[in-house]
Amino acid sequence: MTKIPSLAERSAWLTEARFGLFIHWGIYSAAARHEWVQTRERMTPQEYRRYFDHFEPDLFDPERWAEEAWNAGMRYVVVTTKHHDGFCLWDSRLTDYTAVHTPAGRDLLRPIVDAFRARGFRIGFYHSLIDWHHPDFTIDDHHPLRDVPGPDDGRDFDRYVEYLHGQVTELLTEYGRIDSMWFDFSYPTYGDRGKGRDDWRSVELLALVRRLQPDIIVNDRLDLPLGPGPDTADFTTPEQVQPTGSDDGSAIGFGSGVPWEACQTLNGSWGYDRDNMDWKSPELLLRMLVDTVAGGGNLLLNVGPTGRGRFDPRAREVLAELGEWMDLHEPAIRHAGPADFQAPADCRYTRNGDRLFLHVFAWPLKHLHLPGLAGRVAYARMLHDHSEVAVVEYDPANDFHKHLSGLDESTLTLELPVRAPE
Ligand code: FUL
Repeated sequence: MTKIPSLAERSAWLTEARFGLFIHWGIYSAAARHEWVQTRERMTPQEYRRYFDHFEPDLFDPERWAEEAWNAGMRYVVVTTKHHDGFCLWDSRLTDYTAVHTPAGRDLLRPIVDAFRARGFRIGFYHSLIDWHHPDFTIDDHHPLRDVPGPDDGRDFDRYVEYLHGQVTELLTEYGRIDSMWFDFSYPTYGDRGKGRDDWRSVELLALVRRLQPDIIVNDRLDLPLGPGPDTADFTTPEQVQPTGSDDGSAIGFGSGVPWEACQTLNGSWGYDRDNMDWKSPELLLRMLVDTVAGGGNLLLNVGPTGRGRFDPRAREVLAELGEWMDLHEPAIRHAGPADFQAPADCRYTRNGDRLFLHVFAWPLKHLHLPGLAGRVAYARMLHDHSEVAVVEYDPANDFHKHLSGLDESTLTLELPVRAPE
């Protein structure tokens, strides 16, 4: 039997990297109105086919994607091999519903893997368990054909599961070392029409993945419990929420030693969504990144490239701004994690070895009081320019200190610059 390294060994790269790029790209990018467009608009296969016939990514340049993501400070990528619509970005031998048969005319996954790997990224594969194209996939309450009258029989879910396992085998044998497997998502009995359907044979699927790629980590959307064992998922994936939940930025809901990765959109849609104006600001995204790392997690930030194969200029702008911040603040993120101190309101701590980083979301007027840090700080400085920050120890003889409520011997006070750095 293949020896599987421990979870700590397999996930070390993930927790060190802290920040990754999610890519949702498929024929829905040509529709340009959310990756669920087929089911939201209840399209028949014939109607949805037009995006397959017109998927022509003439500006596809994965080296540029990798460069933009690297400059933003991201160090791993998770790319959609197949989303719920069933369209395959790679040259699968098990279906013709692949990029090769669109005007793109080739396997589009391989150049992405090659470009990102060459840049130094770790590689993750998103793979949907759901498949609205496959003739054996159950018509459940999510399915685009849910309102079309007609019997469901003749659909053989076991045959679909064979196909699923076969495709996963292709992906994990033909693209070299894959670091992360991101399944999405198990709902064995979703809605009335899905009832009674067999499952994905998750335990077997997980064993297959581990046999093909013993170093891989697998997310928790296979309907298996989280844990450090061979039959359990390796990391959890809160979606479009910050699971930290408390003022001190400590994670709630996950046991210690459970790696977690919060995935976030730039604008609420994963696939390219042309008319969506609901873009998150770089400031908000940075807060999410800091909040995540302070809580011991990772941020997987999504870009949905256009049908031409380009990052939207609005996405590029955000990535560039994040990159500028990361250039100056990388030590507070990469290889960093939670600290054991309670941060003041509107602040977060991250810690990297014996260095403690204080992230200030709301800039105070000069003084910031840090409980529990008296006598523990040898030197303090701003990270962006290494300018010194004066550290004032609590002094019971000092009238000013005495009269400030909430301060005691354990408090250490910082004298911050009057203005937050630009
Ligand atoms: C969800 C999917 O349904 C979304 O389309 C997206 O891929 C997200 C990351 O996971 O469950």
